[in-house]
Amino acid sequence: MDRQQAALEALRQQTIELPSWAFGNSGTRFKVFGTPGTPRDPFEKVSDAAQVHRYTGIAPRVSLHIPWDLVDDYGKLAAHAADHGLTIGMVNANLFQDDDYKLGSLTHPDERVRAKAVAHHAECVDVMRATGSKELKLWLPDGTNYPGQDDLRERQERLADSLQQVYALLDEDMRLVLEYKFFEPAFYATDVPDWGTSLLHCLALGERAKVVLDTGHHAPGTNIEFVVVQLLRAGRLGAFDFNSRFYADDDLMAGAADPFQLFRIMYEIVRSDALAPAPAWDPAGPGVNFMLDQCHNVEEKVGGQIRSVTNVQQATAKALLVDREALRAAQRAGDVLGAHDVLMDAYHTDVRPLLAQLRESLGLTGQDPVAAFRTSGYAERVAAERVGGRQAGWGA
Ligand code: RM4
Ligand code: MN
Repeated sequence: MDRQQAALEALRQQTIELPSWAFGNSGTRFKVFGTPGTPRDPFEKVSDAAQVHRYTGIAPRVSLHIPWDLVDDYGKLAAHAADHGLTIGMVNANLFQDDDYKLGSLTHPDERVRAKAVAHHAECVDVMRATGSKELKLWLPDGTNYPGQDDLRERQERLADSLQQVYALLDEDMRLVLEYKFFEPAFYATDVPDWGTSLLHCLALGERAKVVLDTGHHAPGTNIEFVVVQLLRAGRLGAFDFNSRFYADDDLMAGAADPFQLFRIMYEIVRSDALAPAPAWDPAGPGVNFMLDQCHNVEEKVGGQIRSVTNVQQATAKALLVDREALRAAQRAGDVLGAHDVLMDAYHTDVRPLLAQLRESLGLTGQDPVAAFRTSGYAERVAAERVGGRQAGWGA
């Protein structure tokens, strides 16, 4: 099989998970702009997510955020997803919007608050059981703003203890994924600031605990593909939260800020044979969930998700086209420039024709999924239909 053919085969297997919150309104602390047609409940968010899958063919799962996606009947929500050709992916716990969490959640100095945060995860596990989700995702806002505010070491001990309680809530076929972020909302010391801290806690928990790498959660200049390599070596890269950053945790469309970085990340994934599709996951195995974690504050939301999916797909296609034999030969020969050129040659390839071929083989219409969605009339239809009620958004 030639490289193009092999790339097509691999691309056919690739899946990308969508965040329900990308379809609701979001913004900065200055302003949240409303948009006609924005979903008013989790059912409408799932319907919008289905549009992304419809035009890309590779986005069959949607993540929930609890309690943003609170519904009376989760079986009904999962059935609604299935009717639209989707399944429910990760369930995200929310530890950052309750007054009790002012000084932390799983690390809080008061045992009562820690117990409350653990109990919230029990609620999330119930949602997982009702929806068929197999992954519980934790991101902690916990940290301190001032030296001396709390005991750094004790906070780690409390965290380890709380995480153990959360891990114990999971069924055997479920896994826990722990995200890190170097600052914000805490500014002095974040309790899970980096991949090393997340990895240490995951190793202490057990085989079904993995690290989440959000591409926006690093200091400027961080070599993210190196982090990817280390986590893959340890068998602990659980998931990506793809997005773009220019300054901090900007949550912009994946591949918009730095498509070359995305390519370098996807090259390490491909090089480690880690592109395996989600349904084959063994909770303790090395499977990676490729997920988007984004907000569309000013651009259209469904289109923004579609573009992000195709950007990840393009980076993957380029990574798959790297002539790995030539690269290895040049590396072994110490040919620095030659090796670099092999990598760059793949990066500079126009993969749009290859992806058009892929879409055609998947039975999708239209060369450009964003253009196909735009001409479908869906946005206009939901803008006319979704009147009344309250537009979904952060905290909704
Ligand atoms: C965090 C992190 C999480 C997301 C929350 C809302 O910065 O990226 O993945 O769930 O924001
Ligand atoms: Mn994230």
